[in-house]
Amino acid sequence: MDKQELINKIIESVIGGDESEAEALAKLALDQSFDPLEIINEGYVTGIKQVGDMFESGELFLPELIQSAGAVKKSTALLNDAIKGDTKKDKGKVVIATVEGDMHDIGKAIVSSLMVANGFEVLDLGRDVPIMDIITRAEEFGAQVIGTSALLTTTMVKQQELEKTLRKEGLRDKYKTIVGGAPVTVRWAEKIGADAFAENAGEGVNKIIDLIGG
Ligand code: B12
Repeated sequence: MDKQELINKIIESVIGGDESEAEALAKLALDQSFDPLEIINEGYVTGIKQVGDMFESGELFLPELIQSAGAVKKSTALLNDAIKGDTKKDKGKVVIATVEGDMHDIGKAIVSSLMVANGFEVLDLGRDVPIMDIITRAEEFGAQVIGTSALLTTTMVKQQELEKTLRKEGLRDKYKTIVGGAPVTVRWAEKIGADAFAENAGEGVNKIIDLIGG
C-alpha cells in the first residue's frame, strides 16, 4: 500500500470509529517505515478533526466521537512510542499536563513524544490535572519548563490560573511556561503572561529550545 492510500484508510477508520483497523494501519505504517509523525498528522489528526467538525454540525454524536477518539488514542500511542526513540535526554526538563476539567490528551501526548525525541526529559502528568499538582510536581522534578494543554474554552482559564499561582507563590521566574490546545492562541498566551504559545508539536519543541536554549 502506498503512503497516500494508507493515510486515506486511516482517515476512514477514524471516522468510522474502527479501533482495530486504525491500530492495524498504525502497525502497517511502522512496518513500512513511514515517518510516524507524518502518519499521525496527515492520518489520525486529520481524521479526528473531521470527526470534531461532524460532531459540531450534529452529523455525529458523543458515542461516535468517543469511539473515534479511542481509535486515535490507541493508534497514536504506538506511533508516539516510535517517535520517542532512544535519544539522550539532556536538553532540559519539561513538565506537561492537560489542565483540570479537561479530558483531551491526544495532542498533548504527541507534543510530549516529540519533546522526548528531541532530547528533553519529560514528565507527562496526564489529563485533568489541578494547577497546584502541576506546580508541586514541577518543583519535585526540577523542571525548567511547564507546558499546559487546554481543549475547551471553559478550561483555558486554568492556564491563566497557573500563571497567577506561580506569581503568588514567588515561583514565576523559576519556570518558562508554554501553552497549547486547539482554542489557545498567541493572544491568549500574551494576555495571561505565558512565555510561549505553540500551534503544534513541532513548533512547541522549537519554542522550548528558544526559551531554554536546549
Ligand atoms: C477527540 C475529542 C474528544 C475526546 C477526547 C479524547 C482524548 N483522550 O483526548 C472525548 C470524546 C473524550 C471528548 C470529550 C468532550 N469534548 Co471533545 N473533542 C475532541 C476533538 C474531536 C479532537 C481533539 C483532538 O484530539 N485533536 C487532535 C490533536 C492532535 O490536536 P490538539 O489537541 O489541538 O493538539 C495539537 C495542538 O493544539 C498542540 N497542542 C496541544 N496541547 C499542547 C500543549 C503544549 C504545551 C503545546 C506546546 C502544544 C499543544 O499540539 C498538538 C499536536 O499538534 C475536538 C475537535 C477539535 N477540532 O479539536 C473536540 C472538542 C475539543 N470537544 C468539544 C467538546 C464540547 C467536548 C465535550 C464537552 C463533549 C460532551 N458533550 O461531553 C467533552 C468534554 C470532556 C472534558 N471534560 O474534557 C468541543 C469544544 C468546544 C469548546 N468551545 O470548548 C470540540 C472543539 C468539538 C466541537 N467542535 O464541538 N472530546
